[in-house]
Amino acid sequence: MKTSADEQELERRFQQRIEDEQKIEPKDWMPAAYRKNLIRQISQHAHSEVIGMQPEGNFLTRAPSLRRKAVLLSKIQDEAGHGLYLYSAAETLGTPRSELIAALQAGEAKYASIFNYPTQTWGDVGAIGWLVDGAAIVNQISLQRTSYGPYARGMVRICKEESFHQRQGYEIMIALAHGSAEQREMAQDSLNRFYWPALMMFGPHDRESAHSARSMQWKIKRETNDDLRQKFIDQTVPQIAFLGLEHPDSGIRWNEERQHYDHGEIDWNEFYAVINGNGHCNRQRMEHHIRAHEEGAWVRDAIAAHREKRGGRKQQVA
Ligand code: BYC
Repeated sequence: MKTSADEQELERRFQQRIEDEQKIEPKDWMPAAYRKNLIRQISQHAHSEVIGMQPEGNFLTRAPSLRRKAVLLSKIQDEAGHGLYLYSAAETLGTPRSELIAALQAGEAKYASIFNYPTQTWGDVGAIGWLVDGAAIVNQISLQRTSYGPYARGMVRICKEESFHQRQGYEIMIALAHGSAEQREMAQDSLNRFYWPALMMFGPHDRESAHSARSMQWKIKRETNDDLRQKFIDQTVPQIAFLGLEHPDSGIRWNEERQHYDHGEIDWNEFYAVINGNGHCNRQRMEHHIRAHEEGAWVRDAIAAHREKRGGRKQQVA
């Protein structure tokens, strides 16, 4: 039996490995709270990828050309793939995917707030690729250096695909911004509606962030919510200018001293309302997920039966 002195020594060595930039691998010893925090973050990340297919999926039947439809379809399929890599990374920590999905469907696990906003026009599909995938990349580039090996390696591949997603969104915005007056108006409207929710993707301010301090100490997170948000704000200003659109934040100003843009305040009441289940689409997103999961039960049963027939272990397939 391990004494508390043994535990302390294990924790000390664990933190030293983190300081030395060594990756933690599935079979390595890790503090229970590190494991729990990682399962929380990675599974919520996976849920975001999967739920994130719904807003764009809404426009698959209404894409303006065959080319746009094929591109959007493959982008959405990539998101499903990202969800699968991430569920696999979370499973290496000992929690089966079925449990993670049950927590999502019971409302115990979150997913990114942005996916509770409706897609109303084709411009929204452009804004999602440009701003939502753009914000996701800023965060995920940093996560490529996260301390948990399977998560870090998953991020490398995901980032490559996300950068294609970001470009497809920006290309839609360029076409709309250089199109008719009506199309320009559509692009501006989508930018106005998605800009602020995209800033919320980085999470609350650092001083309000419940998990940041420990996650930074364990190098699960490599940069804080506010630092990543600032990077995104800075990179988006010239992109908006290139499109010839108006910036949705009237408070945006270059600060020579900080060498960053100052910006207006985010509506945190809206953020907390959305993450607590009261966004426009929370109910619809979850109902759709549950329905699709139930309709897919026969596939999981078939896989389990096939495995059993081939002499494998009888196990539930998530
Ligand atoms: N939405 O202590 P904090 C994509 C929660 S998908 C909802 O700062 P943390 C794409 C947070 O979970 C890419 N909830 O937390 C897919 C916590 O609640 P719990 C998605 C949020 O974890 C399809 C509480 O607020 N990317 O690219 O240290 C189509 C306190 O926050 C949000 C990821 O998931 C939010 N925005 O930091 C297109 C990246 N923000 O768990 C595109 C991985 C905060 O205590 N995740 N909360 O109940 C992370 O990097 C971190 O988890 C966060 C939050 C920066 C998001």
